Amino acid sequence: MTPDAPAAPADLDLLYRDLSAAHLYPLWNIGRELLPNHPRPRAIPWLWRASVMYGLAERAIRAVPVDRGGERRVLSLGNPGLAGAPYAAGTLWGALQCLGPGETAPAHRHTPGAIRFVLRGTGVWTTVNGDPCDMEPGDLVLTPSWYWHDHTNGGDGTMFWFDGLDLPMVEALDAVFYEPYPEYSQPAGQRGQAGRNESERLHRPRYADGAARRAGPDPSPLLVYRWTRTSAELDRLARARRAPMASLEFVNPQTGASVLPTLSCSMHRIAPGGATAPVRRTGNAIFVVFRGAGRSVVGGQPMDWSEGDMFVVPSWAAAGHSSRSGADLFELADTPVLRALGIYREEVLG
Ligand code: 1HN
Repeated sequence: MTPDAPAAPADLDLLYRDLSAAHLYPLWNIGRELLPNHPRPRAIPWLWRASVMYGLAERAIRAVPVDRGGERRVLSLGNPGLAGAPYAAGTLWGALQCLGPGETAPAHRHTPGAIRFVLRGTGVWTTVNGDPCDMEPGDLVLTPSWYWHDHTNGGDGTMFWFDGLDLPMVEALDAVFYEPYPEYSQPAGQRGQAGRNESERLHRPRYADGAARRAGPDPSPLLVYRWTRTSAELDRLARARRAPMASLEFVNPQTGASVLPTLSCSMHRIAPGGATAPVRRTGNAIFVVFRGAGRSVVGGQPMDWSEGDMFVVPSWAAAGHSSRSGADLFELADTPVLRALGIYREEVLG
């Protein structure tokens, strides 16, 4: 069949008007935008400074109690590229949470899965499905999808930790459910008593050298990964390979897959004077500076960081890291989802 002669401009205008009125969109005008040659995330490379965040968190402690309703004293990282959404990147929630002495953040559960990486202070435990997990700086605590969780500060100082969630992803899938626990908090004995940290009695921590190759549908049965073990493993990896940076991923001890079906957690130790080649990957990542200072170049943008700072590496932005003094970086990413769907890519540049 031969096409008819091109429509007159007036006919085209009419066609577009009628399509619009019928809630139909012509792909031939929007296809380039829908299918760019590579990912174009709206989130931009961005850094939040500890010096700013902690001051504001201290003010929030004085001004805002932790209660039912508000549930948590959490300052969420809002990426300036995301038009006011409280998300660090299109798929990831990242935040600084703080809890003062004697405070308990009430028990609830939700379908978004979460991880906590402890930054400052001592004395808090998170009770996860009935298992009180003590939290110390450098520890990773998991609260998988639909597990009950509450936080209690039984110590005499403020405690701060990083919260990472897959909330924007679960929201995009229209699968957010939430439920408050029938009581304010789950039963838990005091720190140091028996019947706590039960998941650690049953499972040993496991780490992948570099990154887990697999994603799995089941969350890790081990709910806490202790900093002493993580740090010893980083030391071992750094000795075995004289690279500018040693990396490990926290993995499910039973399967070797990422700790949650949606989220991967990794730790990087940059050697003093180390500088990594820039790498770009599909999927978003949030980095939290645990120890030391250094510089990352993300999507061509240099970002100087020090202890407690947090920054975002959006999907497909090349990122290289360096440190004169040496540094430890925690990383949260959505890699398991991309791997599970067969759309993960990575490329070493330079
Ligand atoms: C949540 O439940 C926690 O349990 C922290 O500590 C941050 C952000 C969004 C939705 C739920 C927590 C959260 C959250």
